[in-house]
Amino acid sequence: MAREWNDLFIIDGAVPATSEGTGQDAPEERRMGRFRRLRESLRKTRQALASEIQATLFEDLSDETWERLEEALIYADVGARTTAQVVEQLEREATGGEISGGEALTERLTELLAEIARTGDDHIDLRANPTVILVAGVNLTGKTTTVGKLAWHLRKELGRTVVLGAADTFRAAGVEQLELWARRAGVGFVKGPTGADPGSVAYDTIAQARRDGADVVIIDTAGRLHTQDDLMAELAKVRRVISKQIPEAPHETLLTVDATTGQNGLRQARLFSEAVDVSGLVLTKLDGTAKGGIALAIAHELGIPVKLIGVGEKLEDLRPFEPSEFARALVQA
Ligand SMILES: Nc1nc2c(ncn2[C@@H]2O[C@H](COP(=O)(O)OP(=O)(O)OP(=O)(O)O)[C@@H](O)[C@H]2O)c(=O)[nH]1
Ligand SMILES: [Mg+2]
Repeated sequence: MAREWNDLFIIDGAVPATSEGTGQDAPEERRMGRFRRLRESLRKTRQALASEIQATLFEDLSDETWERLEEALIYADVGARTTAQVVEQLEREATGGEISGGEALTERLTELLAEIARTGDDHIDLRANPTVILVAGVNLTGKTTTVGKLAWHLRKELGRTVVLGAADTFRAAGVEQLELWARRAGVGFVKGPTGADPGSVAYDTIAQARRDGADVVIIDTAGRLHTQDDLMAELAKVRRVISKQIPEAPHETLLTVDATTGQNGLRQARLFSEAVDVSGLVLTKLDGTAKGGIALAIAHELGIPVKLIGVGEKLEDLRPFEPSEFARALVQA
């Protein structure tokens, strides 16, 4: 039921044996455990939504039912346009007599929400050696944290060797923070002198990965410069430097979006995706917000798949995104 790390990544050959396989639990139990944890992380959004669903889909259906359901979904940040589309469809099917009863309606709502969250290829292809992943996003959206967590999972779940590049050279603290994550994750780390050119740090990181035969390079970038234009120009430059070294790289450009910033986060994501070619979204901080519906709407609104979600501050609090699983965890009481 829960999407596993192996389902997210495209890898040549067999998946290397990792510590993951040595646990006591059967795979099915592990999946169930992960789903329970996801539900728990999304508790705030689910509580708000589930009570409204009980009060609408499980009662006599009327115009008010659909209005109230719309309001609840918009409150959870599913977005006005997306919500209208989903609720209209559900209403049509309910009045047409195709489905009836609270449970069936909730099941159908879950399906419709999952459908809108599906867009494009939501895999991360790791077949290039090394694979270069660039992580971008507005300041404080969770770039550095995501880089650290992703590196740890790549090592632990897939047995990959990883090198992190500290291309956020704007702040000394940013470099130190990434170094700490590299140590926690047990992966390689490359930095330049304070104020170094971010492109040259990216260059050095890839060069080291090639020397060491590392599988994956992850480049952390700055979230704030003097102006937004400077930031976009810098990102574009880092990308150019990377593709001079490896023409197909970066193979993946992930954009972090802070789920607690709701529709504002969506606007920022749109600006970024217009400036650089974003291949996947990482929705962070889904724990502790009642607005987790944004994860379902954002892919639909931007046409970019959500690939990962952040559900906490610890190493293990990053997971592959799977629309049906997520919609279920969000909607079903
Ligand atoms: N609860 C929660 N906190 C998170 C999550 N991801 C990141 N954070 C927190 O968000 C804050 C900012 O995270 P960073 O990784 O430093 O964000 P950043 O985008 O690198 O920030 P800048 O480098 O300043 O642009 C930190 O306090 C993280 O612990 C998450 O999924 N859940
Ligand atoms: Mg950072």
